[in-house]
Amino acid sequence: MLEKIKSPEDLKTLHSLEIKALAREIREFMIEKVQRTGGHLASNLGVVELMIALHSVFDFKKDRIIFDVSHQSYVHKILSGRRDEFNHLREFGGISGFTDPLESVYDVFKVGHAGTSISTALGMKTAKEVLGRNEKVIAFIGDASISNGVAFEAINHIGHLKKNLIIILNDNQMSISQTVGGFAKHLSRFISGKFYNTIKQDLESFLHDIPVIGDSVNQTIKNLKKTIKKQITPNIFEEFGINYIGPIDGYDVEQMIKIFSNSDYLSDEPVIFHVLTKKGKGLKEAEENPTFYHGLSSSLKKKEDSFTAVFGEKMTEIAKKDPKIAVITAAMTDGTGLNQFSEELPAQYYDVGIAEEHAVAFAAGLAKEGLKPFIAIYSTFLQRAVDQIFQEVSLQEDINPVFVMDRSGLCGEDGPTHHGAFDIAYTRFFPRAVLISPKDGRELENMMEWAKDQNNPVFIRFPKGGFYSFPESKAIEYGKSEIILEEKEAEFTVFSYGSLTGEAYLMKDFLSKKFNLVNLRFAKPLDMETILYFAQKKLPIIVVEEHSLAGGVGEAVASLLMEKGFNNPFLRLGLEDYYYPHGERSLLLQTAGLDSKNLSVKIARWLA
Ligand SMILES: Cc1ncc(C[n+]2csc(CCOP(=O)(O)OP(=O)(O)O)c2C)c(N)n1
Repeated sequence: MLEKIKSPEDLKTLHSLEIKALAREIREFMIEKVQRTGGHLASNLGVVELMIALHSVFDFKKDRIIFDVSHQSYVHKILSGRRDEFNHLREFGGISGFTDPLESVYDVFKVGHAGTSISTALGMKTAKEVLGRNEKVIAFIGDASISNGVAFEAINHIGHLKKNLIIILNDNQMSISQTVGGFAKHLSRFISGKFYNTIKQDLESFLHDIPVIGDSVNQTIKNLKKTIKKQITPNIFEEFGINYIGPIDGYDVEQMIKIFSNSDYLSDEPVIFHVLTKKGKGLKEAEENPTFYHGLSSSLKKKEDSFTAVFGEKMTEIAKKDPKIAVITAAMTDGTGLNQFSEELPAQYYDVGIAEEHAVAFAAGLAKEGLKPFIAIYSTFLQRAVDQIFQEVSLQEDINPVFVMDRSGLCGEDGPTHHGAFDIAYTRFFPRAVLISPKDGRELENMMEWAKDQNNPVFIRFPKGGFYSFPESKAIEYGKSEIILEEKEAEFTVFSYGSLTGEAYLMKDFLSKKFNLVNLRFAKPLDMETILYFAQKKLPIIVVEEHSLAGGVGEAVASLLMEKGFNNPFLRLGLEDYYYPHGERSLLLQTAGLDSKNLSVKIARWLA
């Protein structure tokens, strides 16, 4: 059956048994492919029927579907002609794990951060109206992402604009881990036994009675709305002026097709379809452990010690000794290595949901009253909270949390939405900020011990995955770097920041020339004394970092040298001024020229 589906058009002629067979084949296909390549399996297994229904009703070449995060767009990709590309899902040069308009006309935005779909969909719907076009626009959003602040802002605005936007709320009652918060509870009330059954009956009779077009449709829906309102007031969506239809069984394709086909009845009003699905549907292990199956790593990848694991273990050790330590994550318990912590120290642990801005402001409140917060958020997601870093943290003299920015640098298969390329740039300019990065696991532990006692906000950055382990790591001192190689015969000096110190050190295996190597440790404050000491040797200077060159530590070193009147030949190596694609991290590092071999080649050429 799957073989026959070359485009969504081919769905239109299928009868119900064929649809069932197709759904089964899509699941088998994804289970086979994604277990090998890695990717977001559980979310996609849950939405197979829902995607078939949507693609059967709408024409997404004209109508638009904007996926929130877009990690759940695999079935959409399969149905829109990209099935054959799944052998190379998320691989370098292969298709993305997220939507990407460069990949297909069926995709609208290149996204991977949560909470924005309703806003962009509302903007598109508004623009279409201004331009006199009447295609449909759909925001497809999960129950965890809809509780993000940006989504709430959009919901507030839709109620005001009253555009006929369609929201599909895909409610599987899970984020990556359990969905947190009052909103999840509010949604679950719609589903709980009594409400769900009565509404289900109403929906069924509504569908039974529904005529094809006309006024009576409007009347029927209005009656249904009244009944729903009576039964489950308050319904947050209705209160905000959005028509609520649901809960809808996400595995009954025929029913969904009927409901979505009649979305015209509310031609001038926004509507939300609340669809119930199950994460991991059809794969027993994934249904039982949806968190593990949310984002699988490639089965071909070798496992290694990671900064993330070191962080999680050390965090638990530190917090056990000090009840004033509080650890905060924004829906990323698993990704930030905090599973053990959350189980062993629940009273010191706060998962705030997909709410990075809130996480930082909340941590500032904890700090104000005397706790020491560690905020563990991926570099790319912390971008959301720059204003809270400014106002609630840096601007206050007494708010000094520790920020732990995992996935700083090239993150690998998740690609450009998830690479952490900008965190030095967006934190360094804040007064009082202290920026550090460890060369290896042991240094990360030392930095965490050190950071907890500082009276400044401290930002620790480290990348995904493993590191080269150095035999020793000297004690951390404020604003002090660590000299790793100082050679009499050195022909150049390398300053490295973070885990690229390992790659820089290993250049000794490729280069015949001797060099000095300084592990900067601090991007702010810079270790002026050591930098100038090496500058005085009049050797060429190279700064190496896994960060955007624009706004990176290389720029900071360059301005220091200029201000102090040095004019050593100077080279910065880091991430260039474009977005790096998805692919295996080691391959991306090579492509960026930041592994030991490529660094050696670049430097040798530059020196020649
Ligand atoms: C701003 C931001 N923070 C965190 C994440 C990481 N993240 C990706 S998917 C996801 C859970 C999404 O849950 P939900 O919206 O319910 O969709 P589901 O996977 O259950 O279909 C999270 C937290 C993100 N993509 N963006």
